[in-house]
Amino acid sequence: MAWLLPRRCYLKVCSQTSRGPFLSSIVRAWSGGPLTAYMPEAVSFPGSKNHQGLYRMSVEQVDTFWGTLGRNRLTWISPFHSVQDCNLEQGWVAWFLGGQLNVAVNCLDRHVHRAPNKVALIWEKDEPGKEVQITYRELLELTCRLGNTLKRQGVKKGDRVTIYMPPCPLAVASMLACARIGAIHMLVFAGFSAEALADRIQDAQSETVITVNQGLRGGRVTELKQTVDQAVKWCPKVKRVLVSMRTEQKVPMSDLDVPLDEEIMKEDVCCEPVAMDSEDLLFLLYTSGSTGKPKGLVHSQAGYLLYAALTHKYVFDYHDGDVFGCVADIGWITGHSYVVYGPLCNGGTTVLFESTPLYPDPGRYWETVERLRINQFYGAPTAIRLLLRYGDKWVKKYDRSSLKILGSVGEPINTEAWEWYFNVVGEARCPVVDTWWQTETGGICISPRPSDPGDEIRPGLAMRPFFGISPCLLDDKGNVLTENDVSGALCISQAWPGMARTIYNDHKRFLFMFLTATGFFFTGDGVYRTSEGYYQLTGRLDDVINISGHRLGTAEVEDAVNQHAAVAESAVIGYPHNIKGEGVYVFLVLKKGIYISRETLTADLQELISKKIAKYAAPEYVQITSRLPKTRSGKIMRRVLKKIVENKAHQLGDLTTLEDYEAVQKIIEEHKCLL
Ligand code: 6R9
Repeated sequence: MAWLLPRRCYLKVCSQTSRGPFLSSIVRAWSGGPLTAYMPEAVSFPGSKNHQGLYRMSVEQVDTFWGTLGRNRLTWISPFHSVQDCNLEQGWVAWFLGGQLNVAVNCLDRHVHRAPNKVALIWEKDEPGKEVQITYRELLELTCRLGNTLKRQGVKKGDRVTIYMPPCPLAVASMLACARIGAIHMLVFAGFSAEALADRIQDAQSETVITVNQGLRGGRVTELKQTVDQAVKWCPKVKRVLVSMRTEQKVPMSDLDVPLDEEIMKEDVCCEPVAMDSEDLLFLLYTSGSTGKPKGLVHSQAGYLLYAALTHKYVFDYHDGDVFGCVADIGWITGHSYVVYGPLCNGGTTVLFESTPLYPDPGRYWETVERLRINQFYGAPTAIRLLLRYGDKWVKKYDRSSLKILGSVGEPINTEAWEWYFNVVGEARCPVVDTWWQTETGGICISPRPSDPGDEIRPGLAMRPFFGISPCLLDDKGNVLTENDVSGALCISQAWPGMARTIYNDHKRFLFMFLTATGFFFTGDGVYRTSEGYYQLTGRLDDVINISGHRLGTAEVEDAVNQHAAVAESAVIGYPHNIKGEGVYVFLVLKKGIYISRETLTADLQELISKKIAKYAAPEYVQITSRLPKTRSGKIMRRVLKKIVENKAHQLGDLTTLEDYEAVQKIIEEHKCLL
């Protein structure tokens, strides 16, 4: 079965060479083909003889590199006259100036001309085995009908359209219909409350909402239309709510409501695409809210699309015919860039996953991989850690031979999860790409690139900057750290095509939050650059603990804690300490079926962490709980835990993104008993 073997992949085990909390001993490398097979444009880059050369070109000869890719990879209505005009110091970023294009044409029409019957979307519905395939021709027709419906309803170029829907073909068509007619879409994750939805609708001054009667997730029905009804009561500017029927259940319809499925059937299957300037707005997306008040980040047309497509192609080594399975919800940036825009711009086949990792059982992901023959699987560490608790049998039950690459996103992936993902899920033959990026960055910025022949991957390291990304590290005084084997604040020193352009209606806040005085893009994340120049994310800077003057990333401590055999998941917080400034407080969830006393576990962890990191990092407090508080996108809300350990449980702040309030209540009670 030679064809089942991964192409160009071998595994070499060598001894640990570098310090750093997550390093382990696996080193992987690929032997690739000629550079022009990898990137045909390399023919016109005479200076770049190898992959390092290509990368250097992308950051040093910006106009040549990005200009060539912009011309070759996108279809233009009128060509651009300048590749870029960027000045980060002044917060001014513009790419492909003078050019006009339409994003929907790039994601649909040009593929329809080539291969109309190629499958664009596989809608993996909540109920397993009920998937629906949508071809490029069908998706174009649906998008055009929707575009015409929106126009008939009065939506114009530049209007903001709220999309409050679970992953489904109509949601993708809604995004593309907006792009086609020049409207700006704003997805709101369909798990958000009415208040959170209303806040976003108000902030974006959106007059149109698209939704479904009900959502279905993990076998449970959610009353999405009811939530919209509640939200629009607080939003007097909303003029229309377009409602599609995801289930058979009829819902009350008011004067504002438009039965979407009926309306689209009345419309024509052709809808003239609007010529959009490269820098016109494509979408707004409010960030996940693990910190502060949600902000509407703005992404524009050409630069974003090109960057999403290139990262999709090169980070995941995507080839024509592959089935790309990103299980993120389309309401998050990962869904935008790697369920919709990247794969569709590349003419690929992309999976829309409506369900959860545990429905109907913990084998769901891998059963889906087997049934859909998924080649690249892209998910979040939180789900991997969850599934790990249920053991290997749920994975091994299914054929995963189609898998070529496994991706991870959203938070640092701890060594235990990485190794389980690599060894058990990927049978030690699929590279794991730990991809670091943010809503603000539009696409992946730091990641191993499996199709780079010289590349190697180390567990827990995001490794290398992608084309166009110049990472730089700053110390607490804002000085640039040029050496290796150093930790600092991760910044990016020059503009790249995929970056957010501003915060909607608040450019000042954008400048304040993201741009340093010296004109660097400030990511808010901490990073360690190894002695070999690889990048390892160490967690949000707001999560950094300072113990007796020693800086310690909570992610580093969590990684060590998670290596304890009894621990399934943990969150580490700094708490005020009279002498040391801050001490370490560990919240953790035990693996299923394991019992261990808190005293024994505390002693074990103190020993383990002293050994893995340093004595000063050993935790004073260990609190065993049954669930950690998480945002709906699966990020642990350390901010909430921090308030609890600071005894400020009455000031938990904005909890609109919190998934499970009961978990917080329980932790507060347990914390009181512990003191
Ligand atoms: C894509 C996405 C962004 C924040 C980011 C960082 C964390 C994302 C990560 C990671 C370590 C990774 N993050 N990927 N941390 N390793 N591979 O998640 O966007 O929701 O905006 O979150 O998530 O802290 O700053 P977003």
